[in-house]
Amino acid sequence: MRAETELRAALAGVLAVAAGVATGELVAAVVSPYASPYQAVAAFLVDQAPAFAREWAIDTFGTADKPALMVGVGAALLLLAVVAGIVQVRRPPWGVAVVAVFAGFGIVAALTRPTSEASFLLPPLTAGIVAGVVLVVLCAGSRTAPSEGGWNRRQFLTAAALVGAASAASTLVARQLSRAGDVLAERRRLVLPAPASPAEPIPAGATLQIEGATAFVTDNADFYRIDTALQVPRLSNRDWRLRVHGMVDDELTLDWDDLLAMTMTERVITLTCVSNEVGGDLAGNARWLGVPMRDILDRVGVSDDADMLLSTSVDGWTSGTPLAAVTDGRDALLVIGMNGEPLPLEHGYPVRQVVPGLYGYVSACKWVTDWEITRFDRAQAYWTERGWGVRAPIKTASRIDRPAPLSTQPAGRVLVAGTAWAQHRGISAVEVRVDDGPWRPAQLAEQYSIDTWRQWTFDWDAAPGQHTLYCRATDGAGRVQPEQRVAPIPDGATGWHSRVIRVADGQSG
Ligand SMILES: Nc1nc2c(c(=O)[nH]1)N[C@H]1C(S)=C(S)[C@@H](COP(=O)(O)O)O[C@H]1N2
Ligand SMILES: [Mo]
Repeated sequence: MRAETELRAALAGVLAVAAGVATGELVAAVVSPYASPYQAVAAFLVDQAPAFAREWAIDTFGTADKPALMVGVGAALLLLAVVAGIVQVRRPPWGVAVVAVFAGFGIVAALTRPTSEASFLLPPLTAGIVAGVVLVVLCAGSRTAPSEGGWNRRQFLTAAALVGAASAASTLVARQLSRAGDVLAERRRLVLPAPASPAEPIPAGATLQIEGATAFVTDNADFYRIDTALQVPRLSNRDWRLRVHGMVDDELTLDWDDLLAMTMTERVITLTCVSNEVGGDLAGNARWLGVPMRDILDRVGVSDDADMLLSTSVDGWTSGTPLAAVTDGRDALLVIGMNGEPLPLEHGYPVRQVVPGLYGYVSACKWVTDWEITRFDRAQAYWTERGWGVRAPIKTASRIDRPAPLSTQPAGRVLVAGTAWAQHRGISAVEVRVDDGPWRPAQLAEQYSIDTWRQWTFDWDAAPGQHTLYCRATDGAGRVQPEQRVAPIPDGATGWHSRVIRVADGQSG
């Protein structure tokens, strides 16, 4: 085959797949905000990925793991497109077969999403048909030998430009259609009710203002975000329902007005992700407004045999929470407000859960719409199906926040500061060790509650040279944080955080 034919074939493949994807997104935008075949394929891959692949992705890309996945899917599609074009010109109709296989994969992905409806078949199906037709036409026009009846260069480029422009236009229209701006506007207009039981005010002594230290309350914009949602669900409070069923006396379905009619409680609670590494920042502290989850359980009458609350989000994610943790008197909340605002969309708008003392994946279901009262020996949740621990109380953790790693400090007094947490047990001590020296007590900020983290400081009389600082905390039950390093999977990391600091020669600071 001539070089120009190859080039045309590759371009024909790319344009055909682009036209298919663009059509799929356009049809999806009409069908449902969750019907995008592109998103479905990416989400399918996330759900099927083994635990080590998830670990690797979080390690390698951090919080950019979602964009990285989307780019990866795009790159795979591009490669497929080039292959389909070349195969179609060399051995028609095998290029179309390649496209059909991928459209089939898109259909499987779209139909197996937890939120799927039969109509979700349409976007990948039309995508496949459009890609196939465009591929046949452009590849026929790619033949450059005069005897083969192909197009001349100008004809080919004109056709290519037309297909490209149509794809770009339909992508733009799809984006416009699916931008459900109303939910954002609804959230902006929303006025939260006042709590009948407000949070204790935060005393000055609990919130140290030290440069480089972690703030006691985390701003919404800085709050860590962890979830499997490639598209943040856009659920209007008008459409929100919580269906409570399973091992109960009376099923119950709450809507937004029902929820607002209940007694609102406000509490400051620190949330932590099980994937947090030693010294990591997948933890945040906020003032949450919501309804005690127990009040809802009281209304349905829970069977004595039940021990698990299986919560499902609007996008099909699930968490399994021990019922005991919801009913033992701790402030487990069905939350609508975060730091005085309605929940940000990415933190679960309109309604999520927050349960003090449990890692997020077993308790903090965002966009929650369904509660099944069940038993741990009958049901499993999203991450426990994938090898993570079933019951996951938060392990005691402490972290050095300042000075910055590998920074150079003047010799003399250096203020070290950090954060420690052991939610629902509280922190009773933090100690700091310099190199192989003795453990010495850090000064603790005032305890706000056993459900929140606690700041600490340590006055270090720093001698010149390079030093390693270590910290460890003791929880409210008197248990010292263990030294042994354990990876986050299956139920949370352990080990002491350390940080290397350089101290310059010269006079004290
Ligand atoms: N619907 C849904 N809720 C979810 C998750 C999720 O993937 N989907 N992830 C959980 C995990 S693992 C954590 S640590 C917390 C994080 O909450 P945040 O993103 O508001 O910090 O949400 C939990 N709730
Ligand atoms: Mo998490």
